[in-house]
Amino acid sequence: MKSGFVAILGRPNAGKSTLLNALTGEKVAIVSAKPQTTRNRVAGVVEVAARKGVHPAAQIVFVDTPGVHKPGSHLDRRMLQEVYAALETRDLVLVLMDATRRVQLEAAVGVESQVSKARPFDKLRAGSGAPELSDGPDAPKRERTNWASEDEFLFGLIRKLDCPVFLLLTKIDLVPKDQLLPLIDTLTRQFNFAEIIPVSARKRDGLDILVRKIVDTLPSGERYYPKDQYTDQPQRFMVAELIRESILVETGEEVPYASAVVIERFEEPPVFVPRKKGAVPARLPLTRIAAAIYCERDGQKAILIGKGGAKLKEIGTGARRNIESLLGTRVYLELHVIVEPNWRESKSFVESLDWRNQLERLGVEPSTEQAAEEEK
Ligand SMILES: Nc1nc2c(ncn2[C@@H]2O[C@H](COP(=O)(O)OP(=O)(O)OP(=O)(O)O)[C@@H](O)[C@H]2O)c(=O)[nH]1
Ligand SMILES: [Mg+2]
Repeated sequence: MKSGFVAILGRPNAGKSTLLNALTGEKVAIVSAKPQTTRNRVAGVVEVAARKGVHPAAQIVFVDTPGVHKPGSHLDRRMLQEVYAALETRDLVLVLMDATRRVQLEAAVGVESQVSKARPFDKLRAGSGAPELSDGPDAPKRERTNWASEDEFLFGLIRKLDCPVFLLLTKIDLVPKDQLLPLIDTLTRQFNFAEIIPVSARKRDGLDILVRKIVDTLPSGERYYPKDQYTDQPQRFMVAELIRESILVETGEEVPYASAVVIERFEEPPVFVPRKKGAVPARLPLTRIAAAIYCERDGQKAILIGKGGAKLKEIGTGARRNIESLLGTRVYLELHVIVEPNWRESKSFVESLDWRNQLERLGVEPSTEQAAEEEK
């Protein structure tokens, strides 16, 4: 059997989390049209059956990461650290590039001339901590900065890696085929990628070939996770993420970027004991969840709550549906909003949001697989 860790890297909005979900067939990571949706690294585990004469059975642990961008706040620096952490444990790296964005960039200026003018980010080393870069604190503004130089920042990260790197051109369902070939040609000259694979996570285009090439590359080894485990995240954290996803959908401007979600209460339903053999409960059991939504200013709190609480209700309704399908129970969800001024700049607050730190505080040991991995 083969097994290994595959880090998924890319700029914000490249389609990393969508790909992770398509590969695992589960909603492992939240997705939105807004950049910087993912804040923590999360694993999605894929079991690949053996194909006679093609490849042996494999377990691939995909690790989704936050989009690489120039850090403005402490939260941004923490997100970049999550990228470095994913790069520390990897057998293979997938670099995702949004094909639609690259086509636009090429049409606008010509990739190569832009890259040659870019700042020398390649001095950065994975594991060397956050780079000294500054940019505006707000994501929308950051998106307008020089695309090519931020791509170069990403190239700087991968240039130091001693493992194979695959380039994945994503969202190809949105790009005419005749525009893809020149793009692949340009990118081939930019970096020595082991493979360049065009994919569409939405249409599942290119995913089979991707999985096959990954299995070819992975070393022989045993499973890192039990066969039926599809993620390393605790359910509580996934619930918090689903609430954050609903905030991303329901609010605009800086509100989603200034929002964080913490689960305060998570009461699982009592175990159903059937009186008669084979009896099922009349209604699905109920999970009671209370969560705090943190934001930075009173104005943001007012937006999150909305007129007469209407917005908070919409956020709750949107999240509840997804939480119910995650947990397989009915869910009673209670949300409230707390202002924590400037929390994105607070090291201790940002650290406290990380579920790995939360587990440590609760005195829960990470799973043995994780512990073994962390010791490596
Ligand atoms: N048409 C199309 N859209 C896609 C595809 N993959 C992702 N998207 C869309 O692209 C947007 C960003 O997707 P995400 O998966 O959240 O991107 P990400 O790279 O994880 O973004 P961050 O977490 O912000 O770094 C979403 O609106 C997705 O629906 C694809 O294959 N085709
Ligand atoms: Mg993401």
